Amino acid sequence: MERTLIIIKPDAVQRALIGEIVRRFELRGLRIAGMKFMQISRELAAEHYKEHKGKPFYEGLLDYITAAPVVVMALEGTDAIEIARSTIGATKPIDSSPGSIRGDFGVEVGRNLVHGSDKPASAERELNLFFSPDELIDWSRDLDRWVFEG
Ligand code: DAT
Ligand code: MG
Repeated sequence: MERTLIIIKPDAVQRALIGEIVRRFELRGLRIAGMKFMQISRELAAEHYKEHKGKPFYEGLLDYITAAPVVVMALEGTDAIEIARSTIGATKPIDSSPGSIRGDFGVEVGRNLVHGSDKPASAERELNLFFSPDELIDWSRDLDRWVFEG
C-alpha cells in the first residue's frame, strides 16, 4: 500500500469540480486516508513547490495555488502514486489524454486543476507538509478485497 498527496487546486474548486474529481479517484479504487478544505499560505506553497524555485513559472505558480481554497487529500492503495498520476493526466493539459482529469477539464498548464505526488519520497514529504499523523486514518473498506488483490 502506498499513500500519495492530492491537491484539488483553486481553479478546480472555483469551477465546482471537487465532487467530480473526488468521484474519479473513488471510482478508480483509491481509498481516502485524509481530506481537508484549506487555503494554502505562501510559505507552505513555497515549501511544497521548492523544487521549482527559480523557474520562470515559479512565482505565478505560488500566486495560483494560494489564490483561493483547495481540497487536500491523502489517497492510498496499491501503487497509489502512479495510479493517481494517470487519473490526473500529463502536466500540460494539451498533452493529457481525454479521460484524464486534465484531459477532460484543462487547457493551460498554469490551470491544470489537480496536484499528485510524483514519487514515494515526494509523497512522504508532501503528506507531512499537509497532514499531521492524527489526521490520517488507518481503516479498511468492505470492498477493498474486490479492488486490492493482496
Ligand atoms: P506536475 O504538477 O504534473 O507534477 P510539475 O511538478 O513538473 O508538474 O510542475 C508543478 C506545476 O508547475 C505544474 O502542475 C504546473 C506548473 N508548471 C510546470 N511546468 C510549467 C511550465 N513549463 N510552464 C508553466 N507552468 C508550469
Ligand atoms: Mg510535480
